[in-house]
Amino acid sequence: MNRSKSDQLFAEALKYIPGGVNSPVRAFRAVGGNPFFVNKASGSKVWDVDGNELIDYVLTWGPAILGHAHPKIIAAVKAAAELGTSFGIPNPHEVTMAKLICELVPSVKKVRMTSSGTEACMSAIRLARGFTKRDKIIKFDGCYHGHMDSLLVRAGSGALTFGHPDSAGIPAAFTSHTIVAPYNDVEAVKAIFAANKNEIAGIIVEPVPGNAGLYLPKPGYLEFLREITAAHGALLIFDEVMTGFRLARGGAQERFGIRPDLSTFGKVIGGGLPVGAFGGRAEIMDCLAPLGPVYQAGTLSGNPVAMAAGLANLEELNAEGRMQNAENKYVQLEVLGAQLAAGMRDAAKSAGVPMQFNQCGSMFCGYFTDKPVHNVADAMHSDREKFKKFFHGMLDAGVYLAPSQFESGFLSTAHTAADIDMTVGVAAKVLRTL
Ligand code: HOZ
Repeated sequence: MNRSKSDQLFAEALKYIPGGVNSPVRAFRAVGGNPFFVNKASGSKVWDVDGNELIDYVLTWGPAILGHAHPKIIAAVKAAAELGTSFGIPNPHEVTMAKLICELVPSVKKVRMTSSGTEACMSAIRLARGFTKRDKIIKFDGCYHGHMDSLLVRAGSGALTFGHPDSAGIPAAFTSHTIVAPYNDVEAVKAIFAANKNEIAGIIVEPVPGNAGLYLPKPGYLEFLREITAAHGALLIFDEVMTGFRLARGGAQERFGIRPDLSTFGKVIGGGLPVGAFGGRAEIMDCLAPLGPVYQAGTLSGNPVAMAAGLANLEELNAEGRMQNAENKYVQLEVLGAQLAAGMRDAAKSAGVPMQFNQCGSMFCGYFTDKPVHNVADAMHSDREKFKKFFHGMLDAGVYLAPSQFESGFLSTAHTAADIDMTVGVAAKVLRTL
């Protein structure tokens, strides 16, 4: 595959941008080679600057749940932009968005918009501390809640990929109130609560962790987190930046039937524009300024263009209402996810390659190990040399997966059964070469 124009751009980018990328996860350092540069995306495909067409399973890291450049989102963005790109004064779209989020996610009674998932998580943590008047936060090994100081501890995503799960530049004092537990381990969380009586402000968790690949909660685990936080007067915070409005219309909390106290969102609610949000119980949210003492702000929060894009995304996703028919977008995503998982498991089995293909709705990850993956320690057993070869084999055949073992893949409603068949067919060939 000719990538000469991408290579030229990357050489130029390296001169002016650290590592040549504006977010480390875009670099190919974990898999080798150079990232490619894209100038067009539509539906399930992206086209690089050399004209190569790729089926995209990164989907701008999750937001493009309807596929790239969905006509309704593009029309909404154009219409909103023509009226002004930012006001710094309340606009009607913010109210529509807040109301829609509260309707779709019943645990959310009030919501505040931010410009990114990082900001949403940072604000939710501050709010949890302000509300409970406690400092300590439990997070899970391999979970990633954006690049805020206090949670960049044993973090997943790029931090794990590049071997710096604890970032330099963060004073120890900033993370001294962060306690890390292994995910899916009940006893570890019980022990932390026992050792820190009346000190834990809350637990923040990706209900389906998608930043060390993808693994699912064991049956009863999320229920346990709900019970133990309630029993100790601590808050349960679901980071649904990746899973929100994706794993079900009400996110992972709907899928697993749990009501967290606070939730954070991003990705899908922005339709590809920079958006985040956090929301939850009204009495907690009312601690925010200007009503309460917890300060949180943002010039571009609730930006009209971003709100219009996000609303178009959510409205189109929910256009069929709650009917569970074939037109329902969430049903389509489940069917595609199951097709991909079945195909990939068969392909790995036929090739004699040990693989755990974890999948939940439209999120997935294949690990090169014969042991089940329930947490980051299990994920570390994946043979990353095999992953590198698999990644490049797929890319050379026109299939783009995230350039890291420690990221989730995503499906959109624009992916077709034919896309999945092609992907599985390519994977079957590549797996035989590993
Ligand atoms: N949260 C994204 C998936 N792990 C990464 C996005 C980024 O860091 O650029």
